[in-house]
Amino acid sequence: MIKSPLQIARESYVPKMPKSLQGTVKIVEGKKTQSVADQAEIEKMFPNTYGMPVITFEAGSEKKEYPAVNVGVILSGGQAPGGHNVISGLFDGLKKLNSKSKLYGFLGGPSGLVDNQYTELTADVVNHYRNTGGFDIIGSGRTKLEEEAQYQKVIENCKALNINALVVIGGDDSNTNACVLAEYFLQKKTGIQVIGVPKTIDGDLKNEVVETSFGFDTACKVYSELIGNIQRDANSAKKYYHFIKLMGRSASHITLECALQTQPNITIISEEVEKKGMTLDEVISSIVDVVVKRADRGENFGVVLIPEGLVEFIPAMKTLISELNDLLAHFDIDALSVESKRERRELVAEKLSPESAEVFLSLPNSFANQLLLDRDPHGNVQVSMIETEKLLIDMVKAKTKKMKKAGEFDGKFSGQPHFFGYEGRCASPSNFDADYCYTLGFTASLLIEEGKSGYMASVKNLTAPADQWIPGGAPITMMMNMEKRHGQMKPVIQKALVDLNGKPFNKLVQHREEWAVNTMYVYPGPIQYFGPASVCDQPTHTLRLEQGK
Ligand code: FBP
Repeated sequence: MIKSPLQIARESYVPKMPKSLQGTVKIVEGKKTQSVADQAEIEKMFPNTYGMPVITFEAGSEKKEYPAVNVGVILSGGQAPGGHNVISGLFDGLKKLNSKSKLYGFLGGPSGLVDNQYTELTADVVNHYRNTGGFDIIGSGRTKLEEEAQYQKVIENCKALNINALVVIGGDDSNTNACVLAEYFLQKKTGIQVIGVPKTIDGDLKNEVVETSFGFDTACKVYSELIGNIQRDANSAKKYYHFIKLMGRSASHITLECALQTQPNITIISEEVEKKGMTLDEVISSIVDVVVKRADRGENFGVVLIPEGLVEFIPAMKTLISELNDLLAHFDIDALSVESKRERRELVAEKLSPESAEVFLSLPNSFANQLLLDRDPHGNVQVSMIETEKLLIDMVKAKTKKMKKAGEFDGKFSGQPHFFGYEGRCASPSNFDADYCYTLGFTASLLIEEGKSGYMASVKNLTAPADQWIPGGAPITMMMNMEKRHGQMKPVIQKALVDLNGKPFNKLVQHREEWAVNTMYVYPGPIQYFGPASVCDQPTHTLRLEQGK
């Protein structure tokens, strides 16, 4: 494989680690925990993993002997920068604690565990991937493990390799799965532990014990570079409105962070749209207001940031999507014998409530059909396939055209759609993500050696220099609540949406009117890997604001 000069230089980067992990480590257990909501139900469903204490690892003085262990690891769900460093940190941690320990990588995500597709991760393999983006070391997938037959297969395959513990590197759904597996393994007394690692560019796996998920930092920096480039183009050509949809599935954290980094003219935050109960028309009017104000100043260009999950937060659309989710869970729309997509839409509308049917039929045909696309294995709409940016451009165009005819608008409107998501998911991890991921992996090795199961590796104090970070573990059950999935109530990790009372959102609110009319773009440029810490090692604005920095 031919490597770029940057790849070669990054191979020798040594991730920074907390001081407490650099020598002998001692485990400190905190108080008993409880789930964020629905305590009685969650406790009943997780009798073995409920209520466990939060753990921190501190510098110790007594050298401990750790047994050799065999560990399996999977990467689960969407790619996020830094996954390879979690594996490097896990590998180095296991080997440091006992050089005879072995690490196996199951291929293609959770399905590899069931189908027994694996490879041993030796030093040669791991070294090849240190500090690189991507999940290609073992691949990833979205298969959901939910059937007892699958669990039995996993046990059989782990027993064949003498595996003592599994590490699941994933988002909220994958870590929910990890907890279900941990509970099952304990009930069946298999002796196999399960440890989760918080991954997702979406930034929605965070809570009092997990400050941020890995990958969010790098992905936002990549998107912000691209947004900055587009802003500079918009400000040079002065002829287009760029509508940029940003990944993030439900939560708008990526959009908010990119807005704080780049200061665009309009930033839509789904959580605010929902709280205000805005209709699609009201969202359009809010964009048109800015277009008109800018036109009055002779500026017929701009940049609009749109969170990927927006349509699910417009109340009427949310109800419609929820009805469609329930319908599609039991009903095969592909089996409908219809001549055209329009006819199929009408047949589907008959199965919805009158209100949702009206909304569904009022949408442009192509857009309505995107809402019928297959759900992911966790029952979620695949929002990355819904072209909200194009829908908004079309609607703003129609409205400004009408206003022009009525003499209410004297400017021009020409929209360019963009969607940034895959551009950032496999980027070379920023120093922050490289360090954070390595520490998470190393911490997972300690949780395993300390015999823990049903825990997520956690690293706190992340706005301080890495040597002051606080590694530890948190019981996954403490992050859970009950939610409707595939039409049924299920225990799941509670997603962290944008907090409308939080400091990052407040900062946007304080500045957005100014950013809307005045052109105050910031151009962050590409991620820097070598140079002063003030340029290379800064965490996200979100994390800094949340921690009062
Ligand atoms: P995870 O939650 O699994 O980390 O995935 C995040 C994400 O990148 C979302 O932002 C996006 O909606 C989704 O994955 C797209 O995934 P896919 O390409 O599998 O449809």
